[in-house]
Amino acid sequence: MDSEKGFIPFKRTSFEGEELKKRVQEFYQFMDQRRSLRDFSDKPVPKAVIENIIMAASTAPSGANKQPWTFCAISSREIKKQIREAAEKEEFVNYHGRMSDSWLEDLKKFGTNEIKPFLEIAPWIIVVFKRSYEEENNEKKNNYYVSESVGLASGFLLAAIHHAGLVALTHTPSPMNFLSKVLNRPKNEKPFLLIPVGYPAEDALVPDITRKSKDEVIVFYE
Ligand code: IYR
Repeated sequence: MDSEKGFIPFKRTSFEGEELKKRVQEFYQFMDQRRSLRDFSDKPVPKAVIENIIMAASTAPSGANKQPWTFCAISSREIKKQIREAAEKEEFVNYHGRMSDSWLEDLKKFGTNEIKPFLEIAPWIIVVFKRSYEEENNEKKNNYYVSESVGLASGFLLAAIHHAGLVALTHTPSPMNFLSKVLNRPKNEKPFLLIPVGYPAEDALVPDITRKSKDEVIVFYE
């Protein structure tokens, strides 16, 4: 393509044949090892590692490239404690009335309850915020496809954490507005996901559950 103003050539290695098949198979097998963890070790993870993981997440595509996200990375014991206390308060109400019987039934295999020690044990909590608008010269400018964009960035974040050999939990204490207060976030940001990150505890357990088969998740039209 002729060069056009505002565009640069796209250059990237591509693969074919057996190498292509091997790569996609290995990547699938690698991703299939990812699990959501609730049993964390308190072993520290360097700040530079978290920073890199977040920058990998921030390479996600977004509506009009607005990158409508902020990642708050918390290692402060005091703030983690505040988050745990506020989350457990909300979760108590969830588990004792706010969630339906069928929801509670669906959660049985995960063994969850309102007690969330991982919020203090994990060395880092990443709170992903979505930015629904930007304020420029006192003017509100809406972002586009904000939940889709921030969902994609969160997926990239989980993949980067997995690639680092670390583990995470996608946690959504609900409602989550206490996070805006505790972290002193501006009005245009709303909490999207809370993700503890760290090493797994030595005796960590995960639920014995399976993923859907390819016949259940893919429909080809050839
Ligand atoms: N937020 C609660 C309940 C919960 C909801 C779903 I959907 C899960 O997949 C797991 C838990 C909690 O974190 O305990």
